[in-house]
Amino acid sequence: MRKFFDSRQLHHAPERELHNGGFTDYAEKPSRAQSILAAIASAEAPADRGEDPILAVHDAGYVAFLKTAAARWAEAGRPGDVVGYVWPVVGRRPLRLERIDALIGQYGFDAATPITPQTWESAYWSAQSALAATHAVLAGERAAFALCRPPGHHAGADYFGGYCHLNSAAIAAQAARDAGRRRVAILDIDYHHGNGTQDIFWTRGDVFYASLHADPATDYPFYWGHEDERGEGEGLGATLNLPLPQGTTLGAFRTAQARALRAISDFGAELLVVSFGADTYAGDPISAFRLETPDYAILAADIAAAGLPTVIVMEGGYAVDALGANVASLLGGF
Ligand code: Q9C
Ligand code: ZN
Repeated sequence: MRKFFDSRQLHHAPERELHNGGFTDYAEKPSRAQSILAAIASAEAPADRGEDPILAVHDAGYVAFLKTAAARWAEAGRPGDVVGYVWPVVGRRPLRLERIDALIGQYGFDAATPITPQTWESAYWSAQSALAATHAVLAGERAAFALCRPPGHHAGADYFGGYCHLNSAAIAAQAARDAGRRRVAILDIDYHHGNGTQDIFWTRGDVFYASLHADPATDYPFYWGHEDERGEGEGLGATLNLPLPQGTTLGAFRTAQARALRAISDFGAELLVVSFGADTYAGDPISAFRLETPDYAILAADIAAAGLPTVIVMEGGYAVDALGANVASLLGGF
């Protein structure tokens, strides 16, 4: 299987994150990618397809914010990473906002995703890796893997959060649509609900979004991923949320995944994007499912049996020492 990664994806390295009222090391660290690289032996550098495929998903004002946030923060005399503290809870509308703190609240939804001077560069190349894997599959590969880091599925068209800035899975799905694939499905098996991906395709009938994740009643991102969220307008029925309880092991996870794969098949997808998070692993430090390393090979074999050209995009997974083995298990099973 072809695999894609650019070393500039290592540059984004926030110092710390707000966690349970204090500060801890940033969980989404560069060593995650190094653990995966060591286990998959080699990865190709992606081509540079420019900003157009990113702007096919993301708002231009938001992209401009991501590029300039760190410089504006420094201009305001602030040390360290960009972190917000105020959010427009009643909803967002176009406003003439000047202060960096106002923009952070406008374009972000949590305080645990600091922006650094290197964030744009790393997120850009993460998206390019997803595009490279997508174009490999569009050109006839059965499957390809994008080592996306930073991850993407919490990022919406015009907001960051959940360690995510550019939504690589959505950019991949949109690129497949723009290349003529009429129906595309995204299967999200990260521990967390991919609220950004859901939001981007919420009113669209051409991209199906199915997610297995920890019940948002108990787990981040809390406000999205509930069972009754099914899409709207032309997208009604093209969103499928399957929340699972903390403590979930392979049996229940596999059953739910089979349900998602049946729905994707009924939808008539021509290409599949898998948002793969290994934070469902029993040893994950911030999550509470109990999957084991060999389980990923079983889940991957079930996905492969759906018979669709498949782009696998990396999302979360924070047990750094086991991360490479978990990814290798998934790719091997596929
Ligand atoms: N420290 C992904 O797996 N948790 N994102 C914040 C406070 C955020 C996870 C808890 C979890 C986001 C891609
Ligand atoms: Zn996650």
